[in-house]
Amino acid sequence: MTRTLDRSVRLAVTGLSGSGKTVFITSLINQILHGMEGEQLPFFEIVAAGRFQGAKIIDQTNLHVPAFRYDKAMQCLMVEPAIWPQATSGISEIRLAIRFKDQGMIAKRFDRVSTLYLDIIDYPGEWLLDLPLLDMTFAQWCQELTEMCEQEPRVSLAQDWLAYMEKLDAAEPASDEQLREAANLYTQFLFETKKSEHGLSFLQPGRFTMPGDMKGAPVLEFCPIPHLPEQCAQFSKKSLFKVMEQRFEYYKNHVVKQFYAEYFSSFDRQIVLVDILKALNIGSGSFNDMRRSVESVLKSFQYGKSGLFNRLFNVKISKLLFAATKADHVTPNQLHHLESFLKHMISESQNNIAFEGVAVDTMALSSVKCTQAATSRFQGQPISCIKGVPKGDTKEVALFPGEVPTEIPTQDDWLEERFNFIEFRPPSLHDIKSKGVPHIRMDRALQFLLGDKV
Ligand SMILES: Nc1nc2c(ncn2[C@@H]2O[C@H](COP(=O)(O)OP(=O)(O)OP(=O)(O)O)[C@@H](O)[C@H]2O)c(=O)[nH]1
Ligand SMILES: [Mg+2]
Repeated sequence: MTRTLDRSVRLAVTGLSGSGKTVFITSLINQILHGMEGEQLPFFEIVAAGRFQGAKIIDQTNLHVPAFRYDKAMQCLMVEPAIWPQATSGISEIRLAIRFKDQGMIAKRFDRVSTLYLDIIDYPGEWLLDLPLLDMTFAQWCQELTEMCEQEPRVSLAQDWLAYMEKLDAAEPASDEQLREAANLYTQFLFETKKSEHGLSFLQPGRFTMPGDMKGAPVLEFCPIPHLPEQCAQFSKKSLFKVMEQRFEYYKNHVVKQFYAEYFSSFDRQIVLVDILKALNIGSGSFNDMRRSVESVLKSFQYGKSGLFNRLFNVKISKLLFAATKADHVTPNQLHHLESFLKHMISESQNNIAFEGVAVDTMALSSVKCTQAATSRFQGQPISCIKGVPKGDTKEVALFPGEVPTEIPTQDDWLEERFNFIEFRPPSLHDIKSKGVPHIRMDRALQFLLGDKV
């Protein structure tokens, strides 16, 4: 047996809060660690072809980045009854070494074995919502946010913050306490819009709801100023406007640019997770906001190889996968609907990104499959159902979760309250022993993201 040159890949996983990043990474690692069993990954070529030689978690190289806690997430899934891992709010990473037999005539003859070092990085998609800020002045941003806050449900939810801002004069100096209170009320407003009944996701600045290690840091103590007067550029240096503007610029330079320079530019592969079903459930407001957020997130991948963005940050992502998560919430015959819907939703961005030379794919998947396909009868006719234990319940039910549209819903579709995809508890996993966790299409995701490297 001889060794060849080892390879490494930095795979970044992102998506808006609750889209399924932690569960996806946990399942991905679990599938790889159980690759030797071979039963669960028919579409991951090294496994299917018998070239997989084993994998293990090894020490990460970036010691200053928090570790992704695979052990903790697995503990949650393995207790009886299983629970979902907790929400996370920042960046984390983990490193795997994957050993495999090399392909090719010469490699086969010498029985060559190589190692792929795989770094997986989990970071909030909300941070990518900050990219457009780099091209904006503070006054422009205030204008955009003022317009956004004139519509429901934002206008009602922003009342406390708006009332407070009304009392402040943008031309006059403001105390530290006033600045802090303004930022505080604005942050509370963002958290309010994010709650499950409203489900909004276009939340700027991204760090306000997903601060990572910046929780409580003064760099987050600013907010937009609604209805800015036109002559604001002439205000004194100590005015509320100028102080907020200075903090906004500081945030752009030290938080947003820093993230792109330090992390984003080191990624080789990227997967963006989208929870379409949740947004469909909540209604048109949530869905449109998610669509806008996803489009905005995708801007980070649309910068031309010769563009300013690329020159500033030297981006090298060569493969990008969009995945609709939680595909186990629908019946198996609806999977292709979910995929078509996702394709439809991002088709324009996908074209632009592919044009930049990035290989792009879309798929519907489930990191942890919580339901089983079943058949039930309705008015004497057999119908496809799924069986599983709904979240917050203890008994298994069989239900027809409804159809996924293949196109963006019209206004009438929303009025019918047609979408009601329910959430499930994770399945009992304590007896899976040496097998990986049950999933839908994780092997296809692995093949697309890593197939050319192994
Ligand atoms: N049925 C099902 N539910 C899932 C799956 N993946 C995630 N979920 C559900 O989605 C919730 C959020 O998943 P996470 O992986 O914590 O999402 P996240 O993107 O890491 O969220 P944040 O850490 O808050 O940013 C879980 O608690 C589950 O309820 C899946 O494959 N199937
Ligand atoms: Mg998480």
